[in-house]
Amino acid sequence: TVLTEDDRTGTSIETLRRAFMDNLFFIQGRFPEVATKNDYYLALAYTVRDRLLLRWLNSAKTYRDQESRTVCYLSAEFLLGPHLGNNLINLGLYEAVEEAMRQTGLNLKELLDQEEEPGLGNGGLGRLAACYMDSLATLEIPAIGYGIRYEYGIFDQEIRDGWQVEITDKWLRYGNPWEIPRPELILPVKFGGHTYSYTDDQGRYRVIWEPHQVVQGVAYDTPILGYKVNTANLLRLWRAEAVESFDFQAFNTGDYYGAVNQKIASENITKVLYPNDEQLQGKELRLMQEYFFCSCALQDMIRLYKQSGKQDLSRFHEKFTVQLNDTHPAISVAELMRLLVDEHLMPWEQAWDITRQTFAYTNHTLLPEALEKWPLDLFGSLLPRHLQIIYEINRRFLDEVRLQYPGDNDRLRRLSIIDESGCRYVRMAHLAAVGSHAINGVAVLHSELLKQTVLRDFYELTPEKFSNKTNGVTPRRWMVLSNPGLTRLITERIGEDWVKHLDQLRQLEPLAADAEFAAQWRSVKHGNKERLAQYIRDRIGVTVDPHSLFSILVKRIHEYKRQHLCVLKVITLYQMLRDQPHLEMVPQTFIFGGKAAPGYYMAKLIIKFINSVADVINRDPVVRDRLRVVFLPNYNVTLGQRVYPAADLSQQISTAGYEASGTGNMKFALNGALTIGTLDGANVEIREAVGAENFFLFGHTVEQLQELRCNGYRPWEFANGHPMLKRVLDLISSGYFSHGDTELFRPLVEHLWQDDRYCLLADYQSYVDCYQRVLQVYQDQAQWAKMSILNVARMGKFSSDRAIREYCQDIWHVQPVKIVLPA
Ligand code: 26M
Repeated sequence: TVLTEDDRTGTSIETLRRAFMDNLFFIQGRFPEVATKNDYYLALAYTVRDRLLLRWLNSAKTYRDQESRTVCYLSAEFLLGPHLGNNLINLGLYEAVEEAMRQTGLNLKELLDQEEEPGLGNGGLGRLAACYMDSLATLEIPAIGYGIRYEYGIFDQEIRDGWQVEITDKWLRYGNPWEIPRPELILPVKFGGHTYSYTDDQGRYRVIWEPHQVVQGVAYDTPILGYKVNTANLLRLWRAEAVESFDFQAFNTGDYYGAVNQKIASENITKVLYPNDEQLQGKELRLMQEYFFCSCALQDMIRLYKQSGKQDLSRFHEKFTVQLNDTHPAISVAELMRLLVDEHLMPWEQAWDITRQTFAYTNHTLLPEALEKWPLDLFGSLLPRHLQIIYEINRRFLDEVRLQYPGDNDRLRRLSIIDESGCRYVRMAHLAAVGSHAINGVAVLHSELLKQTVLRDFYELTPEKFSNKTNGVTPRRWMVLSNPGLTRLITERIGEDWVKHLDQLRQLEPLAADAEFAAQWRSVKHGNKERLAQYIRDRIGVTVDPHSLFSILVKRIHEYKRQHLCVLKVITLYQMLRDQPHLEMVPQTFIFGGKAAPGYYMAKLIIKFINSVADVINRDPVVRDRLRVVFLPNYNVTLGQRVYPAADLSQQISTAGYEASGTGNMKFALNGALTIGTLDGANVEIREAVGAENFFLFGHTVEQLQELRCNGYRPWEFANGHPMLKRVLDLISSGYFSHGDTELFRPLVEHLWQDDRYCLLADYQSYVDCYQRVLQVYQDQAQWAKMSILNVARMGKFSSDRAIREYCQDIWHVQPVKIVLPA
C-alpha cells in the first residue's frame, strides 16, 4: 500500500520521507549536501501543508455545499505561535514524522526550532483568539478568523544592561509556508473625503461617500486544523496595498514620485502591530487598521453570501454570526450598516435588525485607560460616513432610552455613544454594546464587575444581553505539544480521550494517593525543569538548580499585574539571608518574563528593576544556592511552551478586580503547577475547581479594596507599620540595587509610598505569609505532588473547547459539520 500512497496526502513514514525529499528538491531547490536547517524546515512544512490543504479544501467545499452557518471571529490579533509542531499533533503525525526525519538523519526538534513564530498579538487577547480557532476546528464548527496580516508583529525583546530594547520582528523574512496569498481576492477600502446626499429616481434618500483615498485589502489565508478531525477552518488576514490605478495615475499626471509615496502610505496601514497597553488615543493609523480589516471582513462575508446564490441580504445574520474580540473591530457595526443601507439599498430599520442579530461583543478589560475612544474630529475626517451613521444609531438609541427613563438626562449622557463631557469622543464600547445582541465578560468576577461598572447603564437597560464566558486554553498546544512527558504519563493511565474532553482528567483524582504514580509525576516535572535550566544556562549564562522551587511569573509587564510585588518578596528573602547567613531555607528560583509596551515608562523600569535585583542577588555569595533570580528575555508563545511545563509555582498576583481573566494561570495549572494568587479574574474559578486547600490564596478581595479606598488608602501607613517592608523599600531607595544610584528606582518606590494605585503595600504582608505556607508544603514533596495531581485532575473546565461550546450554544447557535475525506 505504501507504494500507492499519494506523495501529497499519504501518511506512512515511507511516504512522508519521500514527499519531504521531493519538496527539498522541487520547492526549495536544494540537494541534501548543501541544504540548510531552514531548507529542511521548509521542506517539512510544505510536506505537512499538503496534508492540511487536503482537509482544508474538503472543509471549504462541504461548507459551501451545505450552506453552513459560520462563525466569524473578528480580532485585531491572532497570536498563533509556531504552526509546524501543532499541525503535526493535530494531524496525528508527530511520531511518524519524527521517525521519518530520524531515518533521514535529521532531528525533528531542531527543525521545529527553525520556525519563526508569527507574533501577531500582544498577549492574552490575541492568544485567546488563537486557542479559540483551535477549538472551533476541533469541535468541527465552520469558522473564519478575520484579522490583520502585520508585516511586523510584536517586537523582539532584548535585554541590554538590564533594560528592554525593542527589535523589529521580521517574521516574514524567510517566507511563510503556512499562508496562501490570494492576490485575486482584493477588496477596496475607502478613507477620508466627504459625503453628499440626493434623492434617486425611485424617491429614495441616498448618501454617496466620495473618499480622499482608496486602498485595497489582499487576503492571505492560513488553514487552521482541528485535533484528529478533518476540519480545517480559515484564518483570513488582510494586507493593505495601493490600488492598481495609482500606477496609471502616475502615468497620467507624470507625478511618479507622488504616486510611489501614495503607494507607501497605503501599505503602511498593515505594517506594524500596536502594543495594546499604551495610549492609542489619537493614533490615526490605528483607527485606519481597525476600519481596514473590518471593512474587508464584512465585504468578504457579503461576497461569500452572494456566492451561495442569494442576492437579497435579508438573511445575512442567518448565514453569519460575528464575534467582536474587544472593541478593536467595533467599527464593524457602523460599517455593516453602511454596506447594507448605502451600497445595498436596504431600509434602515431592516439593516439595523440584521446588524444587531449579527454581532456579539466580548469585553476584555475594565481598565478605564484601556477603553477605546476616538476624538470626534479625527474620526470624522477619516470616516465621515460612519460618523453620520453613528449619530443616527445614537439618536434612535437615545430616543428609546428617553421613553424608558423620561427626564433622566444624566443617564442619556452616560449611555450616549458620543462622550461630550469635555473634548468629544466616539466611545467604541458603547457602539459595540448598542450594535450587539450579546455582550460577555471573560470570567465570572469580570462579567459581574462589567455589569456594575463599565457597562452598568447598558446592563440596566438590557440585562438579557449579558452573560459570562470564562476563558479557556487549548490542551493541544499547552499540554500535548509542550509537555509530552506529562501527556504520556496521563494517557498511560486514563487513555487519550482527555485531549478532546478535558473533563476526563478527573479520572486522575484517585491516582493522587498512588505513591508510584506520584513518583512518576515528579520525575516528569523534574525533567521539564532540567530542560528549562539548560535553556537558561545557554541563553543568559545563569546556573539554576532544577531541585529548587521554580516560581514563575510570565506575562506582559504592567503595574496592575504587580511583577514588582514579587520583587519585593524576593528582596525580603534576600534580606533574611543577609540577616541570618546560615538560615535553612528551601532553595528557590524566581523566573520572570514579559514585554513592556515601548511607551510605558513604569513597565520598562520594572524590567530594569527585576534585572538589577537579579544581578545583585545572583552575585552575592551569601545566598549560596538558596536563591536565584532570572529574567528570561523575549517571552513569547514559543518560550511559554518551555516555561509552563517546568513550573512548580504559578504567580497570579494582580490586584483584585483588574485582571479580566488571565489565561497563563490556566496553562500553568494544567501543567501541574500550584498557584499563589489573588481573588482576581479566573483565579477565583480555578481555586473553586481545584479546591481551596490546593490553592495558595492571599490578598485583599475586590470588596475589601473598595472599603480600603473608601476610607482613604494611605500606603505609607502600611510601609511604616511593617518593619520588614520598610527595610525592603529603604534598601531599594539606598541605591543598593543600582550601584549607589539613589535616583534610578525613585519613581517606583515613591509611587508605591505615595499613591500605590494597585495596592502592593496593602497586600504585601498577606503575600509574604502565604509564601511561607508555600515553602512549608514544598518541603513535603509527597504532599506537593498530591496537590499538583489534584490540580490537573480538576482543571478540565479550563479547556477552550468548553468555552467555545458555551459560545456556540448561548450566542452563536451553530452546529458542528462533519468533514469526510473522499476515499
Ligand atoms: C491600555 C492603555 C493603558 C494601559 C493598559 C491598557 C490595556 C490593558 C488591557 C489595553 C488592553 C488590555 O486588554 C487587552 C487584553 O489583552 N486583555 C486580556 O484579555 C485576556 C483574554 O480575555 C484576559 O485573559 C486578560 O485578563 C486580559 O488582560
